[in-house]
Amino acid sequence: MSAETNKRPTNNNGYIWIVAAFVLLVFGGFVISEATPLLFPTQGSAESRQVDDLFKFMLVIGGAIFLLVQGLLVYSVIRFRAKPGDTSDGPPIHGNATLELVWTAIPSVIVLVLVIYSYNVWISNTAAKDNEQVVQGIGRRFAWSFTYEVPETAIPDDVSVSDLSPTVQTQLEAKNSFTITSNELHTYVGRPVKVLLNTEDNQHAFWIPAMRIKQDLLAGRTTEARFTPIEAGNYPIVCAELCGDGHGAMRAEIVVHPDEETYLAWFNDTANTVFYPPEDPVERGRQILASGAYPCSGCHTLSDLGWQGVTGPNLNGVGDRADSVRAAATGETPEEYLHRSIYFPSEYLVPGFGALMPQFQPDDPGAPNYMPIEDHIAIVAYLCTQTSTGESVCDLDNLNQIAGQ
Ligand code: HEC
Ligand SMILES: [Cu+2]
Repeated sequence: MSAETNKRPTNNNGYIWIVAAFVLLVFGGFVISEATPLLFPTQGSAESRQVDDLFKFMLVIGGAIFLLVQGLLVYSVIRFRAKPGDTSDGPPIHGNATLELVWTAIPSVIVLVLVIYSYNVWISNTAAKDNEQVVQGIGRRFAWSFTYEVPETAIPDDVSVSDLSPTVQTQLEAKNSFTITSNELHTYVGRPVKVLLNTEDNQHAFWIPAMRIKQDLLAGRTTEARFTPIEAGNYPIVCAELCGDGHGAMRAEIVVHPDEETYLAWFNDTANTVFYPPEDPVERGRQILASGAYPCSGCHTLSDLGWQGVTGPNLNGVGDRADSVRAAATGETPEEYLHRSIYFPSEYLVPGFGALMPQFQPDDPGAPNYMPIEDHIAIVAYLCTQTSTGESVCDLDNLNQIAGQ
């Protein structure tokens, strides 16, 4: 080492340099923490502000440490580069107790501050709020559905309970209310929401980036997610837990209505589909599938309903195929084939696909794969019309007979 490199700055100068470097690093941390959130989705909930503030706080610290480490690295590469022809070893340096104490103590303090800060955010964001809207969220491979309770008192005077579907009647008997289902989560600005989450198969995770919430769904347990929307709009809901083949298709939307009135307009429209179901089974089947009451959308593509799943065969034109290649392969009529491919899916596997479709059944209302016969017939009647002409290929009387009604 030359004499020059051994010359150290005087103590006074040293402090100034350290303070200057510290200020510069923290400033750099601030720049990083202010710039990064520009990439974030909308702050859709009251909670998202707290979460973002916590994240920005961590970015200031992380950004400053990043700049310190990278700065020292670049500095050292230039400053301590070996001179040409210098093949000697560097000076042997052993541990420095002061340095090690400092770089243990500072991170300990930082982590402690972060623990206290994030614990407070977590406690405040997960606390029960007054006047919560309670929604059941169900995750199934590979679709979300959301159910809302409708009290018996909401049934209009001109509707008699005995005309409602058997499933609704059973629910009314059991709990004086029934549920309506949607493949979207509907809420409105200012009303706190509590989503009770259940999975009907394996683990999923309910993630709404705009609300800054993410919560696992655990088999056999109900978990909760809470938030209060503050910004009207439609935002994505994503499954954040690799749950199988169609995981990437397991998406839905949250619709935040601007006020209670527009929310209730949606709610009443949806309840009316139960009070005044369409006479035509085809129309009824379309409505049932569009509601998201069954998880078909996560596995099948069907343009008429906007489905984009790829785990199972494309259902565009399935009526034509049921009437041609499938009829030839199974010896069944199209209505019989479509009926059996839902109640007994593994009996005949479409070439190129495995036995991944859940077996829907009409017998046990408590089971996740329950599909009552009246829903089933309507769904099959609808699939029978997925043809190039839009005409049904099925004999509906025969369908009623096969399905046992
Ligand atoms: C977890 C994924 C999954 C879900 C959910 C699912 N299916 Fe399937 N489906 C499949 C697979 C895979 C096949 C092909 C293998 C077979 O024939 O069983 C299939 C086959 C079918 C077929 C036969 C298609 C043809 O070309 O012959 C029909 C019809 C069908 N499904 C309807 C439905 C309906 C209606 C629902 C919702 C009530 C549904 N599926 C839910 C995966 C799924
Ligand atoms: Cu999932």
